[in-house]
Amino acid sequence: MANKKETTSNLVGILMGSDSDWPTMKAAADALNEFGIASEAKVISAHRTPRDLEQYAASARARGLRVIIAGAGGAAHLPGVTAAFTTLPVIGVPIMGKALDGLDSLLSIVQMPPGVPVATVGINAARNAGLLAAQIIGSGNTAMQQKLDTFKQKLAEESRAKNKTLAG
Ligand code: RP5
Repeated sequence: MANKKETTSNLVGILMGSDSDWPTMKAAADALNEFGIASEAKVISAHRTPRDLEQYAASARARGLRVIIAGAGGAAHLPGVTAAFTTLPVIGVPIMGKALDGLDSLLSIVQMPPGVPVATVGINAARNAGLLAAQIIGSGNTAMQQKLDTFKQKLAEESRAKNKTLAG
């Protein structure tokens, strides 16, 4: 568990409620890697280890983190409780569970009360969470902005190239 005085060179914290979320959440770390953004991944549960969550979220800014991504399934309180303890931007990733196709997680994460926002991406959309974190970091960073512009151009080229497969 992070000590309050500890610092980190990681810019993004990737939290998940259980190790069973990692196969989905890894896409956020992979997206950040593409932009050279260092991240740390941790299992912390709003229900099973709530005190660890408070300590992590409350000390995150002082440790040097700029964005927190939090993924959880079912009664997915992790992103919201994280946002309760920090003013860093929090991005929530609803994880598809075994029972209700992830709609339960989506609604748990997206319906935050006024004053405590969580930027919620789609169900299992951890890659988008990583890209959004890169864009948040890039909003005040010219070098990162150039990388994001190049990424967008590549995305557009790939989309236009799909027309060729329709031609045949
Ligand atoms: C949530 O419950 C986790 O985020 C996970 O998506 C789900 C199931 O957890 P495990 O039973 O795999 O530990 O807290």
